[in-house]
Amino acid sequence: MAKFTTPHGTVTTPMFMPVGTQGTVKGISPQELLEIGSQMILGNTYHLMLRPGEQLVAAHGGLPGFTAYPGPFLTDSGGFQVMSLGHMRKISEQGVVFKSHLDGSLVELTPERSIEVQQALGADVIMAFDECPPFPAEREYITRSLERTVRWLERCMTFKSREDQALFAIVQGGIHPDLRQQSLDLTLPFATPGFAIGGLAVGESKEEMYPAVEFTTARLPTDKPRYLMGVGHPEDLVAGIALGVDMFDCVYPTRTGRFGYALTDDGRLNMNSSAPRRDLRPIDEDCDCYACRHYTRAYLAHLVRAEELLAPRMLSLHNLRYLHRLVERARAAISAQTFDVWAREWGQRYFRGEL
Ligand code: PRF
Ligand code: ZN
Repeated sequence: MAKFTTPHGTVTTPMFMPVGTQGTVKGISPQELLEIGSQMILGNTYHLMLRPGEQLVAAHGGLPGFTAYPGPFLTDSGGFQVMSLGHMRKISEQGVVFKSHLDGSLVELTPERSIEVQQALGADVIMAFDECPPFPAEREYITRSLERTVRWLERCMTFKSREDQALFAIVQGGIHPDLRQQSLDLTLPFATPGFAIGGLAVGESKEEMYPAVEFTTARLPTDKPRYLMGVGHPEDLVAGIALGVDMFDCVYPTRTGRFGYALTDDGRLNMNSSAPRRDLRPIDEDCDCYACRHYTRAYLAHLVRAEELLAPRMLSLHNLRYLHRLVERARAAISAQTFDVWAREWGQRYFRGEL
């Protein structure tokens, strides 16, 4: 367990960051985020530069003023979102040219432009502009790409002018230990205030992902935050924390909530199924979220079936609180030096059954 301080407050790790791609965590108000123990919110360069444009966010004094969430933000650099959402036109040493998913216009994103946008958005932590190869990819391609990512990191650091933002480097290299090592060897000398592990959770199995995480965390400095990007199933948080990861983000809790699923220690409860329909218990007896304090499973299942707006809101709220509580429990176990036992018992119960 550790802490790091940003201009908008101190955060305790390991932590899970809710995803607020468009300047909002879907369906959840800033007040609710604070209530459930969110510490830092993730925003996206790609989405916000296209709409509403970073200048409008800057006119509000950055993301805290724009969104009314007063705490720390982290913004991703855009390259990964271009790959998954935009229609890639050209990737070159200069950067990427893509077709906007909104209006089809051609947009260029370079390391300099990514930092320019992230400086206007004003997050406390900003990410280097990297390339995340698809999975699977040729070793040769991953090698060229990780080398280019390091040159882009250097350009990001040269361009960056704000002193109040921490720029994290991103280690790539796919699932190959030798390529991870190469990325580490080239990236570590930059001594950024934090390091992210990119290029994982892109379609490889967990048996392939966990060793790549372990290889990387084992070689990153222990006195700086280590951020596993885009990862956040409950079992990945427990496994990742065991391997030394400090920060996670994922759309999973909100997305699966919108689809009608609730996370619990006994697995994922499907609120569309018949089981919860007459169940007068809360989703989770131990959860202190608004939904668990006020509603039965039966009521929430009714809202889901009636397609009421409160359903995705309450399930997203609960699922975020579940992940925040999960990392809180992990932190407590780390402090008590009982993490291994706690993690094993949590896993045995979680995997005993999809509810
Ligand atoms: N790079 C960036 N953002 C990301 C990733 C990455 O590799 C991933 C991979 N899971 C998620 N988000 N910049
Ligand atoms: Zn709850």
